[in-house]
Amino acid sequence: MRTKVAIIGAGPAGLLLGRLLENAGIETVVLERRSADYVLGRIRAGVLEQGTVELLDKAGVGERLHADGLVHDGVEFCFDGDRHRFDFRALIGRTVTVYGQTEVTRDLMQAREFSGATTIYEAENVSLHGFDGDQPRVRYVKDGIEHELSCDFIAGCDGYHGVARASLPEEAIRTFERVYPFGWLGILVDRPPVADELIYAHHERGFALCSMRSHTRSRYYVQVPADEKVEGWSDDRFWDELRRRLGGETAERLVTGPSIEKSIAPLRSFVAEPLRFGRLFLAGDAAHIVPPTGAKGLNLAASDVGALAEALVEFYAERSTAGIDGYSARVLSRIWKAERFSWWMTSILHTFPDTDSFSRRIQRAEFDYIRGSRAAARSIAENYTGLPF
Ligand code: RFL
Ligand code: PHB
Repeated sequence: MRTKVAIIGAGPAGLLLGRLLENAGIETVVLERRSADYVLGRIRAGVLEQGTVELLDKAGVGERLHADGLVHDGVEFCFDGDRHRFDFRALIGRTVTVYGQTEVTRDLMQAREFSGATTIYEAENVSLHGFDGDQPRVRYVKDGIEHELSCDFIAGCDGYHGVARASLPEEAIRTFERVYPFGWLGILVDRPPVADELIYAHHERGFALCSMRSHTRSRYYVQVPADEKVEGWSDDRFWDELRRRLGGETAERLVTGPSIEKSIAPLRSFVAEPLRFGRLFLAGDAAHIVPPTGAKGLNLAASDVGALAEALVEFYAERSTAGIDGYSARVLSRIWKAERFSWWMTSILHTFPDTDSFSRRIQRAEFDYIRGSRAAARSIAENYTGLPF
């Protein structure tokens, strides 16, 4: 089999890249290790930056997002019970949209199916060859039979644990990493959200987040130690802990119910450099990880593949390599700014095992500063709603 661009991974990065290229008449094949149902069963991101919404519109998959997505003008920070709302629309005239990653992925999968582009799910033993020359190939096993896909380019959109980054020689890549000593325990529940907008809460018992998927489905998180097991958390224990961390009338307003999903996600910051090796590109979680506190992971995946699609379209239309040569530097500049913001949000909102009384006062001073300074509030608004793509 032959195609122009072989895309490894049918997460949001791979599927969106595929859609942008197919729209420009560039043929792609997507190889995914899991089944479509498995990919759709993963509960992940919930907040889309304005730039991501615009890119999904450009890709032609914005219809359901505009019908069902919730446009939020701001978020609330709650610090030991003191609340402050950042009004993004008033501060900088921008907003975010709450629309689950599951739904983004479903829309992209449907559009791909409709267009007739090839997606091979449950592709096993994917391996990458020849990307340092001009005849890259991808081998994989499907239903016990080995196949080879020849292509012009390979896009590694296969997440943090994928095969693309792992195929590179050690000396070709530099990595930067910070692992946090805690994770997020998240639950999904068919009950109305406690507030109209997201609440990021700092408490001495740990961070908590109130988010949502719709007017009737809520997503809540509490910070837990890195080695915590989900089995130790009954629904009742989760609700008690969340109430304690929210405090006041928010805790009283919380509508609880049986969880329909419960899982723990570790927190990590990670960047690989560079993101292009001959005819192989890395994009999305394969290239970088952010802690979820800034809601940046899916949005970074979108801005990466937006830039990669532009570069590849330019290559095929004009036979110019300027875009693909500049891809890595272009996206890394934005990636590092999102890494900074996600790290900063994580640092001020979480409780660290070594948080002493001095660090606690510094965290409090950060909150008092951003609450009192319009310049600081504008900076948060600009970063949270997303830097330019
Ligand atoms: P994905 O979604 O991990 O998709 C990669 C795909 O590659 C497949 N794969 C392979 N396929 C073939 N061969 C192999 N050897 C393969 N190895 C892996 C995988 O099966 C998978 O289908 O990466 P992608 O596309 O780069 O997308 C990234 C996003 O999923 C991620 O950044 C976000 O979910 C992060 N994130 C959030 N991002 C936001 O922008 N806003 C948020 O509000 C937000 N909240 C979150 C989050 C992530 C979380 N978790 C669980 C990590 C909340 C949580 C709790
Ligand atoms: C979510 O709804 O899953 C979500 C929202 C905001 C975040 C992280 C996760 O910062």
